[in-house]
Amino acid sequence: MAKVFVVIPTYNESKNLPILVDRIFTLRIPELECVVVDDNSPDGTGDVADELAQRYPLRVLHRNGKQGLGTAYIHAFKEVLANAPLDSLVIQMDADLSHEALAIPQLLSAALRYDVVLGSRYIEGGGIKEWNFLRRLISRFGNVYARIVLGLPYHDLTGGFKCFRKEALAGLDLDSFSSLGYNFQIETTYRCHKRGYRIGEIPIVFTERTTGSSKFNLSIIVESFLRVVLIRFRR
Ligand SMILES: Nc1nc2c(ncn2[C@@H]2O[C@H](COP(=O)(O)OP(=O)(O)O)[C@@H](O)[C@H]2O)c(=O)[nH]1
Ligand SMILES: [Mg+2]
Repeated sequence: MAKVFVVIPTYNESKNLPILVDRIFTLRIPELECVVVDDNSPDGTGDVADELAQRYPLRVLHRNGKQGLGTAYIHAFKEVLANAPLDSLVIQMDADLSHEALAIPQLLSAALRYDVVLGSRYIEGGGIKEWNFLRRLISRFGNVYARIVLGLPYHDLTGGFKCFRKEALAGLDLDSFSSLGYNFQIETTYRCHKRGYRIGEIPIVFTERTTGSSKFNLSIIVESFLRVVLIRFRR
């Protein structure tokens, strides 16, 4: 059995995290460990995570303050890579219950055929619940734009529910990432594609959070569009 790590970045998710962790361990996937990376959330998510670590195979990485989603992933991925067995699988998912724990077994079975599996909202069977027209439009357009600029054949490049074989993750050169925010998702897929890893997509239904608040805003959107071009011309 391959070991499975589920990396969960958190910022003010004290209500959502225990529900998510409970759902994940209810799946009874053998050899699964959660790795929570918390940026000293003012709502005490870090303490909540420490309590969960008493009851479940769960590791908590505490950082001093909010340093952005991309660096949170990099920090956690490095920790996991440092001592994970060669055949490990690393999943990333949001803490806000937007990503369904129930899709984890599907990601894992697709990982038998692929090196990287993307949870995709924009293929048959996938979708989004509770997003207004504008947010849908921005996401749809962002994905088409990134696909064209980067010449990638995948349908969901900005999603944060993915699974990597350890080998694919280890080849990413995590220290050289230019994307610290949302574009991190696009850049990891782009790099894996460039390195020739097999990338597959499985449909997921994304549900907007009901508790806590999203960090999505206009400056993130503008930055994301510009950075896609930087990713393209960097290498
Ligand atoms: N550690 C850490 N987690 C973050 C940060 N920003 C967002 N997150 C987490 O990343 C996930 C996605 O963020 P969210 O605000 O829901 O983005 P959205 O789903 O695109 O609206 C959630 O689990 C957040 O708690 C950050 O700066 N540091
Ligand atoms: Mg969210």
